[in-house]
Amino acid sequence: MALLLWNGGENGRVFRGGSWVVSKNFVGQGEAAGRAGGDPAGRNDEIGFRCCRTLDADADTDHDFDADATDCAPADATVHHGATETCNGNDDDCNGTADEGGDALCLPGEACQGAAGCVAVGPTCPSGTEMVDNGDGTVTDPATCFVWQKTPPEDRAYSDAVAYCQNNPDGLPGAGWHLPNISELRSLIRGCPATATGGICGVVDICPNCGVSSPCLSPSCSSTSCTGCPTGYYIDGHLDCNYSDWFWSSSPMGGSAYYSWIIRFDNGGLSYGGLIGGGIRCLRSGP
Ligand SMILES: [Ca+2]
Ligand SMILES: [Ca+2]
Ligand SMILES: [Ca+2]
Repeated sequence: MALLLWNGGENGRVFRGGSWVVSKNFVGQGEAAGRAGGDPAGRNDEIGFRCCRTLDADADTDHDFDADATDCAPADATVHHGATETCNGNDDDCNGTADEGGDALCLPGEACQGAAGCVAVGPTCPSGTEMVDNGDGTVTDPATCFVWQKTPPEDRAYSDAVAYCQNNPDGLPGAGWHLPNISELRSLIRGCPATATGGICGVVDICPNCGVSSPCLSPSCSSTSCTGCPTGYYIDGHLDCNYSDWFWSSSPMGGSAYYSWIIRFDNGGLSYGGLIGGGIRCLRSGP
């Protein structure tokens, strides 16, 4: 609390503490008192004055009732002991920690991100190496952040497979469902290095006629590396995986209007075909 401390009008005294300033003139003090040195003519030729300084007994510069000696921000009245901690990157309550409480300082669906404040956040891609079952009919692959349909529907012809994924008749959550291209479908392969993503097999969505031979068509996989699937299935077991079937991709083989690339997950191999009925596993980008 700031108060003004006045001197007693004794001009010339030295006052200690704080910054004394001339604050108030008053005229003719010496004249009125008839003191020695007064002008016999009675003219008001002496000007008296008083000095004052700020009296701040608790040295509280920002007047937030937290003395400068303990206030962690002596010049910021919003920061003091007992203040409400908010998400702003500052230690508002002077307890030595900024933004303690973290995301709880924000609304649901927001994260506390320091000086940036509360920021709306959405789902994030999982970490780790195994896929994550989202419990809603979908599985997310941490390697790609693709969200896959967990359980394939019944087999369909190619054009029906494309429409099935786009129309999402089973109500899978999220938008952008589609039939995978061959690169997306290859990203599902586990334990078959030749045809898994990055393998020597050259067939990818931007080059669907690359490597139309071994090792794409005749991978020598040893059926021991998949996670959670029965031996002999080259796909993560968080997906319903034991299907002995060809699965559609949307990538035409060599630009053909009649053949699309397909994959079997029970041998890890690629082929191409114009099947009447093929397996379907839709995906979308996630999360
Ligand atoms: Ca303060
Ligand atoms: Ca704090
Ligand atoms: Ca804070």
